[in-house]
Amino acid sequence: MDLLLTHGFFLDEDEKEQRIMKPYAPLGLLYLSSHLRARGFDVEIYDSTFGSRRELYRILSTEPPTVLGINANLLTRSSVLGIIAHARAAGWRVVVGGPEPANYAEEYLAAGADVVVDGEGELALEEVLSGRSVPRIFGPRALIESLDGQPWPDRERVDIPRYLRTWRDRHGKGSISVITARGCPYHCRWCSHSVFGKTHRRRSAASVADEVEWLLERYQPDMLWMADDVFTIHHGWLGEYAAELARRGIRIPFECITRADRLNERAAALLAGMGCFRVWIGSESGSQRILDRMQRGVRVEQVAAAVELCRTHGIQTGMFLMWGYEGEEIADIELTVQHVKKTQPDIFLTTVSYPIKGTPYYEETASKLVGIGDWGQSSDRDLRLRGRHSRRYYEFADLLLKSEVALEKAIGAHRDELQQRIATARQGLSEAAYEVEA
Ligand code: B12
Repeated sequence: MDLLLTHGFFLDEDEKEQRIMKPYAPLGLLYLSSHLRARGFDVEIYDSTFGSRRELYRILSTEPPTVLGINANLLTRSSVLGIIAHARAAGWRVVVGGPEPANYAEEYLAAGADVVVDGEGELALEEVLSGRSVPRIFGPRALIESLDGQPWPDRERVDIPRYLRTWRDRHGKGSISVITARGCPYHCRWCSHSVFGKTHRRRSAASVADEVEWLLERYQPDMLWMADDVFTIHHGWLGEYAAELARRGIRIPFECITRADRLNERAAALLAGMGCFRVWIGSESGSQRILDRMQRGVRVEQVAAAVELCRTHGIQTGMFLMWGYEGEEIADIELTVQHVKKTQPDIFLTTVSYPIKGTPYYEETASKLVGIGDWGQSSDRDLRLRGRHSRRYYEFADLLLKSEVALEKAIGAHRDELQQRIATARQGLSEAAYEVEA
């Protein structure tokens, strides 16, 4: 084995993810594997999702050590540091990559990593494995020019049927993720662009349709998640993709993420036609002032219109909302509550914002950031902003939002029922108008 890839996310250890129970295979690693295998390297993946730390450590201690490549994001930091320590002790050369390590390159090196890869991993790992000497902080190199020239993710290397079973046991349906593009060109100040920068490269519609056709044949999922940052970014492409699916006679339920400004009548009709059952929209706030501070580039009314448009096409909407962005006051929270009450998405999820290293939001708040506890045992999610409201405050914001929206829904349901009764009564009155007592 030339390279063992792993990712430090153990479903077994994560109570929150166990409650959600919607695991997806680690696509980044699967892309690395297929790329390197196509170049003749002997690559294996230890998919920690269904594995255990004990088993991984045993493998690291018993296999002849070569190169271990670990994917890390901000939540898996402490888990990955543990793996690095074990791998180093067992003689492995450790390379780390993914969205987090380049933001803390010195810390990862100090924790025992031999190389920190910044950015897209395919060409970088090829160079690491070639035996040539590489810098310890392997800065971003040229990006892969044509994504169509790349092999599909190496899903055969992990247990996709187990992912599907896990989904089905809990939700009755199993889902597989696919990506059609890399990189997002928008400028939202809180978003981490550490891997692909603000670039945007698309695969051809035919290549994605081929992959989907193969996925359906090979694994029979009940649905797909198109895991792009903004699946609806290019309407011309969406039309081509819909045509490619139609030509193959494929219609499969799927969900995806959009921006409100990348949804119009045509795009919504295309999505519905292809089987899209839910669109997630980053709504973030009902206050235009806050959206503008985020450089979101979207108007609150566009979000409301997008939700309505989806409704008319029979597509559910999920909304992402963020509390506590810089400058947010109670009045902005009230605007968010009004916005969600009025638009009534099918689901909404809230997060208290946290600055991810490397983002403009992080730079803006750097002087106020307070790390909680030891770096290796915490994450960017644990950063506290001096002067910001307490967790309790945002718990009340959540309670207010959920209760107001539920009340509106209850009134709505009641209103529908009462209006139905009123209509029946009116009709009855006119029908019975000629009935007279004998
Ligand atoms: C799908 C996804 C998820 C899925 C993950 C499912 C899965 N197993 O894949 C779910 C929904 C579970 C998820 C959860 C979270 N996610 Co997420 N997610 C994504 C998303 C949209 C796509 C990931 C993907 O497949 N990309 C495509 C592949 C090709 O890219 P890649 O994974 O980055 O891999 C490339 C490089 O990073 C590099 N690389 C990767 N691994 C390695 C390893 C080595 C050794 C090397 C050398 C290189 C290398 O090479 C790869 C190929 O070029 C990204 C955004 C994005 N577009 O990337 C966010 C993203 C990765 N997520 C993010 C976050 C914050 C989270 C959460 C922490 C959110 C939360 N608060 O709960 C959780 C973490 C959960 C956990 N415990 O790990 C951030 C990470 C920021 C950071 N600095 O860490 C991102 C970048 C979104 C963003 N812009 O803010 N996520």
